[in-house]
Amino acid sequence: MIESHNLNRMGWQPFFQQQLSLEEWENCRPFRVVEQYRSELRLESGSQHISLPILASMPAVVVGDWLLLDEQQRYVRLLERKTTFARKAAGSKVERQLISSNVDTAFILCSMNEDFNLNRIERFLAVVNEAGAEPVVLLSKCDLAEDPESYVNKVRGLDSYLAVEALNCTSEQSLKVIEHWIKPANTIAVLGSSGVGKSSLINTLAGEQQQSTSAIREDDSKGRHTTTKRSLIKLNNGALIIDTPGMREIQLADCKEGIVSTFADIEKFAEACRFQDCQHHNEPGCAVLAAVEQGELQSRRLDNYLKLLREESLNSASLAQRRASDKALGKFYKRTMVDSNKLKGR
Ligand SMILES: Nc1nc2c(ncn2[C@@H]2O[C@H](COP(=O)(O)OP(=O)(O)OP(=O)(O)O)[C@@H](O)[C@H]2O)c(=O)[nH]1
Ligand SMILES: [Mg+2]
Ligand SMILES: [Zn+2]
Repeated sequence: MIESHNLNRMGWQPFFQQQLSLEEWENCRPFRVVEQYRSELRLESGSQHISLPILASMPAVVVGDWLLLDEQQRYVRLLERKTTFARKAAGSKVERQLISSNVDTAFILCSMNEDFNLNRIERFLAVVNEAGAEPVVLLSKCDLAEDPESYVNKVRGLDSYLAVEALNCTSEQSLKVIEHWIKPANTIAVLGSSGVGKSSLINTLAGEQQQSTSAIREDDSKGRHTTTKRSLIKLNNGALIIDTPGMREIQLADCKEGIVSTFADIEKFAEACRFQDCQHHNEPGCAVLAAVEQGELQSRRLDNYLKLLREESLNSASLAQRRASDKALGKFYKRTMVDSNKLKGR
């Protein structure tokens, strides 16, 4: 029998509870993936920590997932995810890569130095909106900036409803502005480039050095990729927080809805374009270009929107092609097997 108060410490919610049959509730136990390595997963149930070897028969699993294990601690199944963060794998690999799952709130961290970049913030917003998690933009290193408010205003300019806070990740006092999100059973993912202060923020929240951190390079303000694996950390008040390695390049794929909701203002202007399939390049009667002309929309934002849409459709198409050819290959193997068995049988 499962002790649910322990599960609550791991971020267990009714969404997961309702996926278990009565029999599973009696005979199985849910575990949350807290760390992942090449060949094994670290799992926690609230009272138990275990390692589980990754088997070829298991689906792709990521930090944040809930797995059901039987009494012998054998893998039974992966519970349906509430939210999934994914991207196209970096470089030339044609692969969808999971970043984390079952995240309620995403802290998009960006520091107030050379790293500050509205295009990158919009890119992360697209991923978070696609997943259906709540985005919060955190502008770190406010203690080093001359005019922190100017950075905050730039991000507010993207969307007046967006939550934006300035903070110093190394000061407990400064983290009061994010208290609202640090609540029991809330799972938070921290996303951002290397060196912006993701691990520092987690250490300050945890009140101890849970995660290693290291100074950024002075010449270009870039981080050193100190964090190399994802891990889920329990905070004292019952909130859960996922540290991730710095991601400078997050390639969008299967993310159209996320882009559309991130750029809802442009989508709204586009409703008034003369042509329904207007690409907002130089078509007559384009209401989006008119908005840029009238100063109601930044041309930077429009350019980024068009760029992300192009990138997304290109990446999604190559992923779809890859899936189709994998499927065809699978069928080919199956047919070959059947044929050779027939031959053997003769
Ligand atoms: N002054 C100041 N320094 C900060 C702040 N946040 C982080 N730092 C410093 O910036 C450096 C990098 O911080 P980390 O927490 O390691 O950055 P990270 O985002 O985890 O980086 P990766 O693990 O490489 O992705 C460390 O030296 C921190 O002490 C901040 O708000 N103010
Ligand atoms: Mg780190
Ligand atoms: Zn248009």
